[in-house]
Amino acid sequence: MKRRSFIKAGIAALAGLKKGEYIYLGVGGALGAAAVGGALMTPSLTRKVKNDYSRARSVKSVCLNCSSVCGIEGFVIDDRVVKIRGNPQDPNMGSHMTCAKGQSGPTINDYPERLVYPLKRAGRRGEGLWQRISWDEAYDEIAARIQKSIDAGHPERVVLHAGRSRINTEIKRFLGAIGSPVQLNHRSLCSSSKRGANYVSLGDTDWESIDAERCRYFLNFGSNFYEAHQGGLHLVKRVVKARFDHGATLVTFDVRLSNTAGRSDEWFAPFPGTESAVALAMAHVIMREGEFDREFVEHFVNLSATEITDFLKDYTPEWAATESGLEASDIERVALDFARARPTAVAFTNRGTGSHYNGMNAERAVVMLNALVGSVGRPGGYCYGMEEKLRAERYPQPEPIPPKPAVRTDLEDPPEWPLANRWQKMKVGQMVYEYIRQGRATVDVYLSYTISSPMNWPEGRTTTVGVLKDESLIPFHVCSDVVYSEMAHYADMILPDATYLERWGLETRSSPELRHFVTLRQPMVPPPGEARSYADVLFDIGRRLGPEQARYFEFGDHEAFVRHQCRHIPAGDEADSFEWMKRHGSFVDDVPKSYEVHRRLLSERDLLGVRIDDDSGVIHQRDNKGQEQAIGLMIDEGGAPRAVRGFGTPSRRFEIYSREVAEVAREQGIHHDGLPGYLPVPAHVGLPEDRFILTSFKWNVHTQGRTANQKYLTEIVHDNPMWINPHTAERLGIVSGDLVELTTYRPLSSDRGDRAFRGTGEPIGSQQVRVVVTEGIHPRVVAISNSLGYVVSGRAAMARQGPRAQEAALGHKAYGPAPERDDLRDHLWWDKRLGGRGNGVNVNALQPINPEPLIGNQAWFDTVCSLRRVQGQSV
Ligand SMILES: Nc1nc2c(c(=O)[nH]1)N[C@H]1C(S)=C(S)[C@@H](COP(=O)(O)OP(=O)(O)OC[C@H]3O[C@@H](n4cnc5c(=O)[nH]c(N)nc54)[C@H](O)[C@@H]3O)O[C@H]1N2
Ligand SMILES: Nc1nc2c(c(=O)[nH]1)N[C@H]1C(S)=C(S)[C@@H](COP(=O)(O)OP(=O)(O)OC[C@H]3O[C@@H](n4cnc5c(=O)[nH]c(N)nc54)[C@H](O)[C@@H]3O)O[C@H]1N2
Ligand code: SF4
Ligand SMILES: [Mo]
Repeated sequence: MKRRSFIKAGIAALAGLKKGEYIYLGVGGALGAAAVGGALMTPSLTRKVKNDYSRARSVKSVCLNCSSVCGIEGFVIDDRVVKIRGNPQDPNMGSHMTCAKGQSGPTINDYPERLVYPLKRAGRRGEGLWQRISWDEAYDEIAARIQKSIDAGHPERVVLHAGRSRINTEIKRFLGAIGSPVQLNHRSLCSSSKRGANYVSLGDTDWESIDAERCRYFLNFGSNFYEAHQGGLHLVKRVVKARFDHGATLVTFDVRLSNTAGRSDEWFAPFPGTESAVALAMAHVIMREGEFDREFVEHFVNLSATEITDFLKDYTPEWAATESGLEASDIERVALDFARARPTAVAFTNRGTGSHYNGMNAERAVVMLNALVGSVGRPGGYCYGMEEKLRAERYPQPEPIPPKPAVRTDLEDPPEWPLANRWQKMKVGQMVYEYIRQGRATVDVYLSYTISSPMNWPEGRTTTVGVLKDESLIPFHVCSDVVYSEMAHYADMILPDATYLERWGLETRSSPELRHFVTLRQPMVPPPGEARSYADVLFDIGRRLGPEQARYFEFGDHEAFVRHQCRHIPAGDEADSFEWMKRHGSFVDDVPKSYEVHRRLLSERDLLGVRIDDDSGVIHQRDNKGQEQAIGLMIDEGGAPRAVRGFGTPSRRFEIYSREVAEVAREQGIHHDGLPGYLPVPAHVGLPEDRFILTSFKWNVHTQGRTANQKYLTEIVHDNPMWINPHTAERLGIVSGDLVELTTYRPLSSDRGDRAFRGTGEPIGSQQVRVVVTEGIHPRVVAISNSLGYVVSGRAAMARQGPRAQEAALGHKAYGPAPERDDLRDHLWWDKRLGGRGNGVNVNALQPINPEPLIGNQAWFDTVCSLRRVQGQSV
């Protein structure tokens, strides 16, 4: 082919690409570097030179190698970030510590295969042929396409799909200016069950803030917070302190011996998806033995002690033992130990409990345990009330602010999952591609940012890629990324982003210190080449739209935007809050810790013109639209009536029974009485002997689709064999290192009307995987970690070592003298061609789209599978 002569090949050549030049970035082998030559088999060791920190500039900022967004301090020498440590002024971290991922972050800044120029697709979509273009060309085309949708009266056909963006306000402004409500996310793949359960029960928050340092008993249902968890590092630090300081007990339920389970006082491996049975039985024991907090239940729970006992009547430990496979005596003992540690006892969850067909119910059952033992809001208990959002009153945006778009579409407001957007916009991200495929939404422009759905979505390599490749379904896809990813591979245009260490932003998250705080993200170094922060890109595009849109972006660049947001932050003696934030990195509210928010007294002003319901004691007030709203609760403490705030629920009490859930379920024809009862996973009922449950999990050194290109992390974990129990291995006649064929199946809908998406139970696909045999997994479960198994990426993620193409050395200063700095050339010892293990498998190729009913959380950990020995194959 003639054009080959001027087409460059391999990601490594990206940096040296000249304007107008083409590059080929194909799938699999074509992407990796050239063949491994003899010289590369004996890697030369590069000499390590110590950094001279006396020359280093310190910059406070925020990590984003995972969702914990820890405050950090970077050290910069000659425009390179040479070291990261924790910022002790960040209340969550409170020390110089970070995790391994935090340490590795800067490697992505001067990664030899960074995206540094805008690229435009030159071949077929997904073929991997790209042409370097200018930002002007990119902006012109994007703005023209968006303007066309606006002019056609269909701004909602401009869709922005972001993962962990951390620039929500900026994105909202951009879409608001256009008039599109379609801001999609990944919440249903992550945590919508948990968030929904907290909103239903407490009404005040989507995320608890455990007062871990003071807690004496931790009952952990399916969180791997020693390795993962949102804010895991902040939690583990305090749990470890509580265990050392006052011998706090940690009990973990996980189907797998995670690093958290392994470091717990006790580990129980229930059958997958049976946590609610265990939690309900514990509640049964607590009520039966009278080991509950009478005062809290009487004043603050929306069912009486008798009603609770009655609803729990049949959920005995013996019954739960049959469902979960645990011992009834263990359930009983743990329940009583937990309750007797009250109120410094906390039951909490994460994805092990939430990512099931019955996830939201199971989460509610666990959260309820805190209400029974009265630990809600107490020192050492299950605290809450720390808003994670950057409220506009405190962090104002530059005026004018675009109005909220008035249209709705199925994409961002999926009618089959009516709870998905009830409390916050969680949407149902895994249905997006399916809806587009079904023609339920028309898309003109698809903007993707910080997501990699081919890697991280169920049916990633089938439904997702099928839709991403189809130009009749998605006519124009613009992907922003920092490295060439599987998402970028299916775009029409790739925009090189600044990394989280090269851009601005304002951050907040819930805090175990129970005080609101904000942290400033600021660039430690400028981005390389022509890379540009996505917020600036959105603002630039906004200014190229018509005057109606452009007027929302007159304030300037992202730095100016963030400066504006900082204006109300108190800066002590200093005149400028922004400058203060730049120096300190973090601001913490100087207020008492937010314990027992529900007991706060209402003021006389609050009580003007209210109506108090005689039966319930609920205090109502009319809002400015004339609608009655519940604002508080009358409680009678020792004969003295007091008007308190209560919880943010409709009944102003902790809701064990939820009328809202019952009503919504009824409208959907779903069997649900509004209580957090036990719903067996339909596909698991009567599971045949030769079927297993496939689970997936996160490693301490990887974050989904973010870290495989960070060589120091991938060096530690680059391979993900499937964990199987010795019983299973014996039955199949296999040992560690053998290959098996793994086949997965779709979920099932049940006879009694429990609906599963495409609930047919039919096979999805098969893949050969290597096994590792371990006692550390439930006999009916097999587990493969996610984050690995790339088919399109750079050398570290692909486990393909080799030279960086010569052209790259012509590139940008960030690359330095190529041979010394390019660690990917000859140190990827896990390259299969060198006898290594390679780069693992992508478990999501075999996962079905499986949103739980009502809220739509992906039931990741329910997937039924079968295993077949592959004869004579062992690695
Ligand atoms: N290192 C690291 N940290 C991260 C991330 C990361 O990718 N890597 N990602 C961040 C994000 S986005 C999230 S959402 C959080 C997630 O944080 P976690 O929820 O703590 O971690 P996961 O690995 O998603 O799932 C937790 C555990 O659930 C277990 N499990 C599976 N099925 C069951 C079951 O039926 N019952 C029980 N009891 N347990 C089960 C798995 O074995 C696993 O150990 O971590 C955040 N922090
Ligand atoms: N099997 C299985 N799959 C899972 C899970 C599981 O437990 N099991 N967990 C799920 C969970 S909890 C979540 S939250 C989702 C997350 O899935 P995603 O939303 O896809 O999130 P990430 O992996 O964080 O982001 C992926 C993309 O962001 C890009 N990126 C990283 N930094 C930047 C940046 O600074 N700028 C830009 N523009 N791009 C950047 C990366 O290169 C990558 O292409 O995955 C889910 N997938
Ligand atoms: S836990 Fe580690 S990777 Fe995640 S934000 Fe904190 S330091 Fe960064
Ligand atoms: Mo997540």
